[in-house]
Formats: sequence, C-alpha cells, structure tokens
Amino acid sequence: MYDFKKIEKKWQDKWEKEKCFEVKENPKKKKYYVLEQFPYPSGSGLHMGHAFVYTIGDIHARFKRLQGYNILYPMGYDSLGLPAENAAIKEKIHPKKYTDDAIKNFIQQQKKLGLSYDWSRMIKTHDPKFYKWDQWIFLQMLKKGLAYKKESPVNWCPECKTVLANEQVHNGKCWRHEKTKVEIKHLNQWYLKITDYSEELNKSLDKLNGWPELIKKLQKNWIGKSYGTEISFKINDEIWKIFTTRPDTLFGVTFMVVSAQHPKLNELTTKEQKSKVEIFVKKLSSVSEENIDQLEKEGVFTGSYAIHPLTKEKIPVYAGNFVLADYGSGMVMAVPAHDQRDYEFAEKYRLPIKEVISGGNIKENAHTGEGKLINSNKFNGLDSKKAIEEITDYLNKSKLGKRTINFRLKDWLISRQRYWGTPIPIIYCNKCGAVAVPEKELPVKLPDKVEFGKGNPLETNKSFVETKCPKCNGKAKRETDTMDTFVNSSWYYLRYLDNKNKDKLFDSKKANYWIPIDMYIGGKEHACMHLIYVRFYTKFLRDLGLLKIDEPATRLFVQGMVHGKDGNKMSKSLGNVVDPLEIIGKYGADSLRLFLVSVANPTSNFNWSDKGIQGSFKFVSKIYDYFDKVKIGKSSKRIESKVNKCIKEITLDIENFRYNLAIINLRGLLDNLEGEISKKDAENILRLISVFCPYIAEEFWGKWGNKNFISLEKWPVSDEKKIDKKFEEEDQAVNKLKKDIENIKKITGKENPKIYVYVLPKEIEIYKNVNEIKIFSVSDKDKYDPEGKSKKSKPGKPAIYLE
Ligand code: ANZ
Ligand code: ZN
Ligand code: ZN
Repeated sequence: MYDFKKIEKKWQDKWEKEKCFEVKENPKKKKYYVLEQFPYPSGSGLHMGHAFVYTIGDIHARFKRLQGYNILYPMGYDSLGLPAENAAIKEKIHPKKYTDDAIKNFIQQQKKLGLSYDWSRMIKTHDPKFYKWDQWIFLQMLKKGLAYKKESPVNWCPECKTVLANEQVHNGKCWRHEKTKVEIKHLNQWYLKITDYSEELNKSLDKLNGWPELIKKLQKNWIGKSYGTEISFKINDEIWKIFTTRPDTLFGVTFMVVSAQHPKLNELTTKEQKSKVEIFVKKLSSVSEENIDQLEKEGVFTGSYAIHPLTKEKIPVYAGNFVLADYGSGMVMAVPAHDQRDYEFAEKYRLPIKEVISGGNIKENAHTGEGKLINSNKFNGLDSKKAIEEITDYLNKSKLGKRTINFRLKDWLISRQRYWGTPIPIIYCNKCGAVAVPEKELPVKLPDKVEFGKGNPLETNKSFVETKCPKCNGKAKRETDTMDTFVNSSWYYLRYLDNKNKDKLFDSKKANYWIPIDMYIGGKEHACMHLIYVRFYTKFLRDLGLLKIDEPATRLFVQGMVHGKDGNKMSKSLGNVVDPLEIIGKYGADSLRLFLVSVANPTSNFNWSDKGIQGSFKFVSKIYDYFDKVKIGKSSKRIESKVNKCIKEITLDIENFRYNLAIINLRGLLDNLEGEISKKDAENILRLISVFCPYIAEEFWGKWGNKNFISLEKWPVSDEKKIDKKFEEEDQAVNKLKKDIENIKKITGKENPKIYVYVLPKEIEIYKNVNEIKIFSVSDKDKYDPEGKSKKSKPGKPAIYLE
C-alpha cells in the first residue's frame, strides 16, 4: 500500500534533521543560484500559484544539484507592506503577530511540498535585522545624491491611503486596487534617482540573453529612450526648452500645451484666466501616462503666449491633461496637423491646423507620417528625415536649440504614508534641516505600540517622532514616511548569501562566490516594477564597490498562470480556488508536484482538473507498486535500451524546462518494464523520478540499502551504446498498430469487437505482447480470416480485421 502520508512525513523530518540542503561556499565546486521571487506571506497561506512556481524551481534546483553543482536555493518572506497592515486592522491583530503567524504557516506548507530550500538562510523583511540594511543602503544613496526629497504632483490611492510610484499606477488605477482611480496630490516626498542609470538600464538589456524577449521589450518601453531636439521658446521673458522628436514640423506649431500638473503653471496663468485654470486642474485625476491615448483631450487657455523661435509669431499657451509634468520640459509644441493628440485638442477648441508635411489628408486626421515639407520657408521641399537634421542644425547655430535624449523612466518615489514598512532614517531639525540618522544608530525600529485607523500611525506616536538632532542635539522629529516594499525586494537576493551578518550588508567574498542568480523564476507582472528596481540596486551596489556584477540574474524564467477548472484565473472572487494543502492531504505532495508540471510546458498557463490530479495519483501509485514488487536481476537488452534512451531525453527535457515531455517519457518507460531489471537501471530510473517525486524516490532508495539521500546523489548519464534503434522502431510499430485499430473501431462503429491481426512470420515477435488482439502469421494455414484480410499485410504493416 502506498502510504504517502507516512512516507512524506518521514523524509521531511530526515531532510530537516540532517540539514540535507544546507550549503556553504566551496571554491572547488561550481556554484549555481536558483531563486524564486519570494512571497508576501498572506494569512490565507500558500495558494496553487505558489505551489506551481516553487515546484518548477525545485525541480530545476534538484536537477542541477544532482548534476554536481553547489546549489544555493533559499527562501524568504516579503513581509512588510500594506496588505499585512490592512489585514491586521481588519482582524484586530498587530501586523507583527499577523505576519509571524502567516510565515510559520507558509514554512510548514512549503516543507510539505518537498521543496529543497536551505532553510538556514531564510530572511524576513519585517525583521529589523533585515530592514536595517534598507536604511543603510538609503544612507549610501543619500551621500551620493541618489536619495532626495522634492515636492511634486504625485499619485495617491485613496484606498491604500498612501502615494504610489509611477510603476504602481496601471491605466490610471492603483496596482493593488484595480477599481480605484488614483488621485493627484502635491506632496514633499523621498525619491531614489534611478534615472541616473537610465542609459545603462536600457543598454545592458541587450546583453541579457537569458531573459525572455517580452520582458526586455516591456522594460525598454518603460525606460523609453527617445532621441529628439530641444527647442527654445520664449514665454513672458523666460526661455522654455521644449522637447520634440519632430523638429521638421516646427513651422506647423499653432499652440503650446503645458501639463496641468506643472509646478510653474501658476506663473504662466494670467489674472483673467486664473479661476478657469483652477477649476480645470481640480477636476483632473492621475498623472500616469498609460491612459493618455484613450483620454479625452481637454485643456484651458492660460492667458500667456510663447514666441515662435523662427517665425516670431505669438502662440497661445494652454494647460492640458495629456501632457506629462515630468517628461521633457512638461510642455509640448503642438502641431495639430501632424500629431493626433494635438489634432483632437485643436478640433475641440477650434484652434488653427497648419499643414507643413505634405502627403496626408488633414481635413480628416493628423498626418503623422513623413513627407516633403511645405509652408516652412527655406526648408520647403526637404524630406522629413533631412529636415529634422537641417532644422536642428540651424537651431543649433542660432543658439535656439540642440539635439538631446529623453527617457520616460522617472525617479522612484519611495515614500509611503503607512506604518508597516521600513522607516526612512531621517531626522528633521529646525536648525539643521533634514539630517541622516548616524549609521551606528541603525536600525531605526518601528515602534510596537501604535494606534491604527487614523492616518499614518507613526505620526501620532510621540515616542517615535520626538527625538534629538544628531548634529546639534536639539529637539527634532523623525521622518514618519516608510519605504515602498519594493525597496526590500530590490536587494533581498543578496542577503541570502550572508543572512546573519551583523556588521555588513554581506561579506563581499561570500557574495562574489554566489552571484549572480543563475536562474530567477517569477511572474511577468513584475517586468516594469521589481525587475527594474532590482537591476538598479545591483548597479548601485556595484558602483559602491560591493559587487562585481552588472546584472542580478543571468537567466529569467517566467512561469504561466494557474487557472481553475472553469478556465479562469484561479482566484477567490471567482470561487474556483483549489487549495494545495487539501490536495496534498488527499493525494500526497509527489502527486501534486507531478501534476503541476505534467499538463503543459511551465511557461504556459496551467489549468486545474480533478481528473488530472487523479491521473497523476494513479501514475505515482503505479511507480510505487512497480518498485515495491520489482525483481532485481538482469535487464533485458530492451529495458537497457529504453532506460538509456530515457536518461538522454529526459536530461534534455528538464534542462530546457520541458517537464511535461519528460513526464511523458517517464510514463512510456514505466509502461515497458516487463521482467527483471538490473539494480543499476532501477536506481537510474529512481534518480530520474526523484526530481519530480522526491519522497517515493527517497523511500525506495533507502529500502534498497542506500545510506545517503537520493536528493544528494548523482544524475544518471546515458550509456549511448546501449540504445538500440531496433527496439525503438518496434515500439513505434506497436504504437502505430494500436492507433490503426482505434481508427478502424471509430470508422466501423464497433465498440467491443474481437480483433484479429495478420503479420509476416518474422514480425510476430514484435506484436506478441499487444493486449486484446489475436495475432496470426499470414503463413498460418489454420488462421481465422473470413474476409481474406491477411492478403493485405505488408512488411511493417499488419492487416487488421474487426468482428
Ligand atoms: C511636436 C510634435 C509634432 C511631436 C509631431 C510629435 C509629432 P516620445 O517619442 O515618446 O519621446 N511630448 C513632449 N513632451 C511631452 C510631455 N511632457 N508629455 C506628453 N507629450 C510630450 O514623444 C516625444 C513627443 O511627445 C514630442 O514630439 C512631443 O510632441 C510630445 F508631428 O513635438 B512632439
Ligand atoms: Zn490602492
Ligand atoms: Zn540640529
């Protein structure tokens, strides 16, 4: 009897007791760092999506470990952040207790899944020993001018009750609240100057050969490098440098549009227009750019005029909702004839549309393509491309403009007005201003006793806020904003390398042995959030001299999504959730693991099915029964050939994450193991199985008298001499016969027919083991053949008769 409960518990305990998966730096061994994006430990425990990713990662880690690599495979918890605070408020438990309990539960569940983590390296971001280093890195950035505070229009989620980074606003909505529109507030906030690295973040994407093209493309778009020209327009005796990618359209400018969030909008607004502008600005939402194209273009006249640098015409300046405050100069030169947004705006407010590029039909639409210049004085007749160069050169000579590069990437807003985050290590003194907390006083710890429910609980906590100025020792106040949780995940992968170090973020010697991550596994939703931030932090720490790498991860594997049996994304709100723990209780972890990777390639979406898990359980039980009753002796040539062929193919399948194909191969192998088998072949099969179903593999490995763990054994090597094509061809012939029989059944509509097969005399051997058929040699005089079908038999093509 396959008693999976007993077996799985037994090996969990043994792995743990003997510290089976704990590793140390070993210069003699090649290292390999496998990492899954760490989870936020929610109170509801592990869901199927987690089980899916971790199984994918664990199979890879186990495989590489058996191949002889020194495998670093750690796990930790992204345990700071809003959800814990909200859940705790709702359930009236302190976020710390809520989080600690959730983590305990997570660890239990992950252990049950049979994941081969080095648990001694665990990290929790809400541990002050961890977030101390958030603060330390922040202070290093502050010293280098990469952390700074500024007042600007920011996105505020009324649901989260905090500001958000640009990356966290998706289509004008909060990333956590798909239905909540983001609002604009003008606030003084802390930023990290990720834009200092724009050029490198963009350029080195080209070198990341192990990353999916899609992710790189998304990042390129987000970073948004764009070549253009800066043109000087005079407005109220001040020079505004306006960014454009189309200086060839300069003579078609008929108005200007400044961002409604522009800090200088007030200066541009005349007395007469003041109240109209104010009303307009008030009703706008979100400064995010993702919805600009769909947005109805709206604006209002500011009362000011710009002077065209070449024609010296007076051009009205509008405030508009489709211009970003922090891209270029926050103002555009509008060319309605050749830009669709400007066109819509001009139509709405009846502004002139002046055609300067021929070839379109501007009565109907903007002509955004290229063409020959018209209405452009001495540049008439030039092609757009040529005109871009010549007009830019001319502006350059006249000191009215110059070539420039712009990035869409913005500095990272990290201030959050919430409790459950890393305190920003800054103290405000009336005399000295904003002062950094001295490094030796880190960590600035979150106070335990706080009052929830009235804004940011840190603000009302006197013992936290009131402090002394590190410079003058006078009365001072602590910063009460905490850091975005994405700060923690930007460098967490480095803390695993030396998680107990009290004096340093990590020991560079240790770190340099393990880095970079060789295989990083996670979801594509992080393409333009975590995966950009972690690249930025890596580059910064390299520039500090702590790291010797440019990029955090050589290979990135993006898994598919888990869907319920109704085909929709598995989620509580759709009521299609299957709990991995329940499945483990019913079928065992080996069956769940096997099922999760047997349906499809793990880059595709995974669809849950009850039949599927039952099928996997049947297969695992079959493996169990086979090894339980196996006769160890001598392998037939046929078995030897099969085993070695499987080793060869499965190795390639796993290497390339085609786990589903590997499992098809395994099933085929188990179907073809009649008679005795050599100990070596049996053990090799078990080694192949061990990465998918580690528990039963350990069980039999132990039963056969092995004293070590199969998890720390060696991956088998295929003995190619033993692979005999003849057996393969014979198997193919048998499979073909089975298929043909199925087809004839379908065509004739006979459900349970008697099946007669006629083959050439020397082919009888090949087919003799096929179930449920009666087989005759064509030369057999006494064969049953009422319709004379046997005459149709040819070499390799048996004839079939159904009755
Ligand atoms: C005049 C023009 C004429 C433009 C034309 C385009 C077509 P990328 O390629 O994304 O860099 N722009 C400049 N600053 C902006 C801001 N703060 N918010 C929104 N749009 C802004 O786009 C550059 C173009 O986007 C610039 O070129 C400018 O419009 C607009 F037929 O200038 B163009
Ligand atoms: Zn929100
Ligand atoms: Zn002071």
